[in-house]
Amino acid sequence: VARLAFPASGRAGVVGLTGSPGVGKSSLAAALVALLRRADERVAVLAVDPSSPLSGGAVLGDRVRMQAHAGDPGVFVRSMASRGAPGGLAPAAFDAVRLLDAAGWPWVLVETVGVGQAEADVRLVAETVVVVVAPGGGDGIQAVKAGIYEIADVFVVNKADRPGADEARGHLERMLDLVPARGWRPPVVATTAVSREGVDDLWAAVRRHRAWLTQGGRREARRAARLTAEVRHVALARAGHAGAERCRGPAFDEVVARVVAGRLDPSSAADALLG
Ligand SMILES: Nc1nc2c(ncn2[C@@H]2O[C@H](COP(=O)(O)OP(=O)(O)OP(=O)(O)O)[C@@H](O)[C@H]2O)c(=O)[nH]1
Ligand SMILES: [Mg+2]
Repeated sequence: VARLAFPASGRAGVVGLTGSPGVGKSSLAAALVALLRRADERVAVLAVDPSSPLSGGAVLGDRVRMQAHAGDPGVFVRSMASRGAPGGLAPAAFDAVRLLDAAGWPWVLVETVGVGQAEADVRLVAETVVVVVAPGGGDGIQAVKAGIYEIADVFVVNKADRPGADEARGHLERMLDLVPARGWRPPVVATTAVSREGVDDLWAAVRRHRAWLTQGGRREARRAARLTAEVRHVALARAGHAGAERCRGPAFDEVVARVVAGRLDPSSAADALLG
């Protein structure tokens, strides 16, 4: 199915929403859906939970928040558990986005919890990546990790109704002053998702980034970079899977027994298994 979908894909505006657990990604997605529906635009939301296939909590939460749009044929909402190697998005997540794109959804919002590699991986599926943070923590911001400035196209300080939001914005702007210029400086937008304040500004920032992308072949360059990374990502995931397959069963036990007995070194054992 993913093979058939590929030629028909590439038209959707895919917007990623990532950030630490609980910062308000799903609430923002719901607010964006409401905004887009008011403009009579159709939108699909894919919530990818890389943490655990067993934690249904986030999935249920998203369903509840999206209930306002139940029965609206202009809105499609799905959650999927997706754990790739190591801790990133599974290839199924790429296929799901591509299918929604090929099926003609003009907008696809992809929510990923900013845990481990999944946070960087969202850049492989989304043209515009929105990194959501919330006020709180020592320096006025909740866990802004190293590397986040390379991932973000737009920053959101959500929960702007809470103390510390201005400090968080200031902190991000000061950090952005230090990041080497890439031709696009990620705007920092303040939102209160629960009351929908600032959500218009967020969408305007997303549109500005998309407009910037369409100039000077940037969109094509980014698409090529994304596809390069996707091929590498999927190949590595499959190679990892194939390797894991060889690290179990009687043949594996036998090789390990030789290592334990001191007759074979671990590196040669790995070579023998991968042979
Ligand atoms: N005060 C305040 N609370 C908010 C705001 N946005 C979201 N929340 C609350 O924060 C909690 C987490 O919101 P979610 O939208 O589920 O956050 P999330 O980032 O999707 O969470 P995970 O998917 O579990 O990582 C909920 O109780 C929301 O009601 C906001 O702007 N202000
Ligand atoms: Mg969520």
